[in-house]
Amino acid sequence: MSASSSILLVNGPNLNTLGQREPEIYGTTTLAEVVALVERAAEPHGLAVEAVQSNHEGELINAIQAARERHAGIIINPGGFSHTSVALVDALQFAGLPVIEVHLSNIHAREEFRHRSLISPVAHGVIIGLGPAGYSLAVTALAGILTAQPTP
Ligand code: CA2
Repeated sequence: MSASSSILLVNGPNLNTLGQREPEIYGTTTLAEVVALVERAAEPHGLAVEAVQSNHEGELINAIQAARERHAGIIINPGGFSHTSVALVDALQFAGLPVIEVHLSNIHAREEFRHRSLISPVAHGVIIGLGPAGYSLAVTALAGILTAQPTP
């Protein structure tokens, strides 16, 4: 992992409203605070962070495709697209980078339609149900993966 490595942080639909609704499920931390948390966790590993949030599947796909040339790994909370989007799966496979999937809530303790993530099979690892701390743990995991697999 070089000192100039960077990671892409992707947050999917509705996560822009984090901290504003359903605090009993998603907590009170805002998306801006999550991004700051990830930046703080990444800094000691020499990792810069590009953060993207969109409610539009195509914008997320564009960012993930571009990551192939720009970033060393991806942390993604695909939001509701986790359960529906073959197109996000295809984009992540195209990017060919290590992926850590994060969910704030324990999707297995919720409605049945949330139990399956289409993204999980193409993720290196999945962190579920630990709230914003999950993003920080994802940085640690990704940094470990990148250290173990240095780019030539
Ligand atoms: O637990 C997670 O992180 C989810 O990815 C969040 C998605 C949900 O569709 C997934 O099943 C699990 C929803 C994000 C909705 O964001 C909100 C934020 C604040 C208040 C209400 C919803």
